Amino acid sequence: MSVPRLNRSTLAQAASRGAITPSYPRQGEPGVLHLGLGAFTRAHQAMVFDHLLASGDGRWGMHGVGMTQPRLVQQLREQDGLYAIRVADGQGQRWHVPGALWRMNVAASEPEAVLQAMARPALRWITLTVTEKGYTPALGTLLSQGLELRRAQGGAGLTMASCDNLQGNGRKLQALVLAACTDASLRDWVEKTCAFPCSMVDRIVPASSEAIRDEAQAALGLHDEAALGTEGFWEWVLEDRLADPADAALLATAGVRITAEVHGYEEAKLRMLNGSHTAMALMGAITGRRFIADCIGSPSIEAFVRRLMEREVAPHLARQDWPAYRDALIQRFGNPYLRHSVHQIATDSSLKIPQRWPPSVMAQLQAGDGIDHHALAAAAWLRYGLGQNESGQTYEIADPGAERLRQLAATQRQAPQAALQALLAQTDWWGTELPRQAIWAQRVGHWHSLILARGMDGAVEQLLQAIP
Ligand code: CS2
Repeated sequence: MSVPRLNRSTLAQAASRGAITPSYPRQGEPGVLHLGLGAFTRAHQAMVFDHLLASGDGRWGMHGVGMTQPRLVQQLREQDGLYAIRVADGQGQRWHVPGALWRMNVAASEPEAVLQAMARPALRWITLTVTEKGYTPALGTLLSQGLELRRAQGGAGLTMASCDNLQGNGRKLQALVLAACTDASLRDWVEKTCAFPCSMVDRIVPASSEAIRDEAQAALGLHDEAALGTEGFWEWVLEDRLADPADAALLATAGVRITAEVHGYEEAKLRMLNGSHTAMALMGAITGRRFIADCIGSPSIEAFVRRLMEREVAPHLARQDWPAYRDALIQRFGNPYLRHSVHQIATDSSLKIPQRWPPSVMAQLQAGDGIDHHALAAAAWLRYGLGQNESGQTYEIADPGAERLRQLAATQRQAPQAALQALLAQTDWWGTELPRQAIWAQRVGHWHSLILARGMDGAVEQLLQAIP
């Protein structure tokens, strides 16, 4: 017997099996346009907007835009924008079907639909998760053209909130949009009427997988092509810089923290969570561990991550509550329900590392303190570039810098010094200061030779012993 598909007409069944489902009307003009429709926003912003819609405020329906790939948009259209999320951790598990996604398009093939959406009077917000590599002039052009249309039709200004893992993401987006404005009067209008808050978003949301789709089917009796799993924890810290200032209090009722000072939260998250994630992802890829929970489940990797955070990252953070943050992160990494693939996190490392590691290394060097944990992680990246784990299985390096990394990595056994020197000279990866620090090159070289001689786990053990 074929299993019915999750959509508007089968939603009641999900509710009858205990899922939390929307009871508000899912129609009307969306108030939010989201660029970068993927797993993350569906388990994060969409849940916040779902909460606001459930409170009776109909202005938070989402128009989700996939940037290039049509597949997810197609699947979600077939499901009337509905999908199931399992929220699971040590506190228990529950299923949600959020109802905030009302309309969908693909920017690459339907740019006109995106421009028209930007001009609609009901639109109040644009949120973005286009990833580190999405901040291109083409994005600036798309947004400035949409804003031009909006202005020509007499529309009001928008709040445009970047939710990507970039330090100062709001400022970056603003600069990109302003640079793409072709005339001074549009620039003026954008500056006067639109707001570009910085924001820090956090929730671990692995890509949809067959395993979670099967679990959704078992729990709800419905087939869902777009099912997701996530953790209970979530955080959205948003700068108090909104086109409609009244939104601040509203978002706060849904659990969003509105503050004048986002920088400290961004910094802590990028360096503690994302920095550890990238280190573990590379270690996992090299050793053949599939998931982050398998990595943190190794006592020596757990000790390594704990020490990376407390010794080399935390001393430079504005966020004072970092010990609690560190402990919570270790717990979250160990969440057995998440099955967060190391290769998913290793994707685009060449664009992620610059935000995640060098700021801590530079701060440690300025303070005259140790940098060995980050040096070992940097050495792991070169080893990762071989594209083959320690059991000889190959893996794909999905990264715009893959070719460069692979070339640098290829000679690391025959000529490790030269390979390392070339790796560490890439200023777009490390910044301009770090490549000039002889001690950095020396420590990365030290751990690299141990990784090659004793294996990844052996090198980590050695670090724990050598630096008590
Ligand atoms: C991860 C993030 O894939 C990655 O690079 O580090 O997606 C991470 O899971 C989120 O930022 C958590 O909020």
